[in-house]
Amino acid sequence: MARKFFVGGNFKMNGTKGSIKSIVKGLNEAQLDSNVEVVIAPPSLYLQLAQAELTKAGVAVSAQNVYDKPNGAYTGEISVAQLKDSDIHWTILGHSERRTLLGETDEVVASKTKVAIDGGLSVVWCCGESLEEREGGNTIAVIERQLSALAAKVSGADWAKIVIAYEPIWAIGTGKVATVEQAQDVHAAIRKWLRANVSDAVADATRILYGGSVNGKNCKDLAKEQDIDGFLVGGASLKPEFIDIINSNL
Ligand code: G2H
Repeated sequence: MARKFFVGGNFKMNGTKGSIKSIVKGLNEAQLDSNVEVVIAPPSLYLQLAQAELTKAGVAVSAQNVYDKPNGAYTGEISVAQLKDSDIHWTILGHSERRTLLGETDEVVASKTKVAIDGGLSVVWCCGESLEEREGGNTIAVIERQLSALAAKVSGADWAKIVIAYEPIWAIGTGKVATVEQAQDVHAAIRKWLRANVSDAVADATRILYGGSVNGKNCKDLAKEQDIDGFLVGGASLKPEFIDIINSNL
């Protein structure tokens, strides 16, 4: 079965009430490829605003993170139950900015992913290597280590709730996009790993997104690759070119 193209907009810690309303208005009014599933991930403070403003079919709102404990004494965190209560059904997890700046280990990310799925959320699960790891020839080993930690926590039907985002850290917000070949090679390796370690069905069905300086210009060539099933977009998701990225295949 063909994998539905998926485009996520990760606003990171950007935006105001006004700018988020305007991005959502742009999406509501745009002609979007109906074969694409879209999620936008504003900062948690603006999740409900985005949700209230959004009228476009095929577009959903996602959190950028969630905690892996039930409601309780966890200052500053948001629970899966609270996202569900707010009608938010997606979260990004394991973004490299959280792994590197906030110390989230492979195991913490995997635990959050499991708790999110058990609570009914779908997850954009991120992985990726640093420049040092790539230059040391360790790209695939790093991705496989991250995948193994995930596979130790999730199983069976959980995989249907996971979209994988491959984001080489050296390409994030740097303007240095991975070449089409570099991205396709890693995506193919991820699919091969899923085939060998999970199942043919999961390898065939799981969407693998590319993230890292995707823009309105480079998206079309990347989208043509057989193992690139969409994008996780940062900076460009705040701009009108996000529409062009959603429509990469038109
Ligand atoms: C990678 C990406 C979105 P950007 O972090 O997750 O951001 O497109 O700005 O590189």
